[in-house]
Amino acid sequence: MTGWQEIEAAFIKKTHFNRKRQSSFCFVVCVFFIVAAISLVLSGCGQTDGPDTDGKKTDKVQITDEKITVGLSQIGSESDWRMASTASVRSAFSSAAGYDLIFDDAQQKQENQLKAIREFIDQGVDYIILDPIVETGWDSVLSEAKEAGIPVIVYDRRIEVDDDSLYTCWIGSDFKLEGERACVWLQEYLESSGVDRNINIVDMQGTPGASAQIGRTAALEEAVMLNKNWRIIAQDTGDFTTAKGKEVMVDWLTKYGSDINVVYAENDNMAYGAIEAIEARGYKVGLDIDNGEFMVVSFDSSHNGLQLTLNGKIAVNTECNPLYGPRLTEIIQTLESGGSVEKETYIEEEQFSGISYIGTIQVRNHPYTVTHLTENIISDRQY
Ligand code: GZL
Repeated sequence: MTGWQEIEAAFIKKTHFNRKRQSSFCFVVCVFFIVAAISLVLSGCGQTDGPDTDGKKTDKVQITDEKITVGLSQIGSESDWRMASTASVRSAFSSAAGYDLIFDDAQQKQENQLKAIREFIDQGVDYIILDPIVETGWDSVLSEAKEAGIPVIVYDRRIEVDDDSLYTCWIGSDFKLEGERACVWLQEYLESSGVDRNINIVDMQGTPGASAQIGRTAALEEAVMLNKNWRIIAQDTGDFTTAKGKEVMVDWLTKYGSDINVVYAENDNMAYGAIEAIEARGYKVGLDIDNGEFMVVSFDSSHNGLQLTLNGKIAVNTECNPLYGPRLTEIIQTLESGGSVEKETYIEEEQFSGISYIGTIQVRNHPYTVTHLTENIISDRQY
């Protein structure tokens, strides 16, 4: 009796296998080994290094079964907020936590995000995570991801697509609410300080078409309609960067000088640039509008932004939470275990000021706390 026959006899004996079915047993086993041999040859063990669509070789990630492979398209590295966001996702999607993270920095160009997503599809990742630089232009590439059966999770900024089945879910901020909280705080401050004069505002906008820019700008424009003595005398984009923010502020100072009362900076990095330009001209930033100080309103509540808020150079700072890493892994773990996730999730955010006498504001008939900043609060924060 050959080795194989001994195994078969033992199997039949052990399982009290009905002899009539012996022949089908052999047939099934033979088919199994033939199929296994064929698939082993074809699969090449998951390593593919063929040319991609445009013929150039791209080094493929070894798609290994034991880890979850995630392709993440990050907008760029334009701001402190963005760096904190990147640090959060990189630390959450670590190899030790069971992930193969393919991270792409699009350097603030949508075409680079589109290219990265197509490469993720080509590499057969398990999930695609996207922070979209602008809201539009995603239908086609996300249709390709859907076609490939790869779930897409959108975070931070939003996308506008005709078919919302193109993405599994979105988690991010309510940017218009952030702007409303900033404007209501300004209203409360001006009223409580007895400032009763025309307020000239310059709106330093984020990247045009980004959800954060759309929401924060809309809130300001709405507030100006509600406050008859407020007017926006200039709007331009600083693209969420310090350099561009400074450039735009220099231009406005040349045109309007001390007629400017409030700089509505749609993120901290542009506020840094604006403050640099204002102080370089010999003006002062602060809260005393009646005595010619430039009041700066900002967003993000990054570490440096809060330092400037604590020392009164930024009047109020409305937080935009960048710590998405743990929230995104939680979503993936839920999906991996067959669970379902909310289509939309808003993250909690705070607001900070260096003054203590505006502790709560009412926005959309809801009370929001304005935290009076201290050094300890800043040092205790994660970013
Ligand atoms: C907002 C985020 C914005 C930040 C900027 O969620 O997308 O982009 O406010 C960042 O600092 O550049």
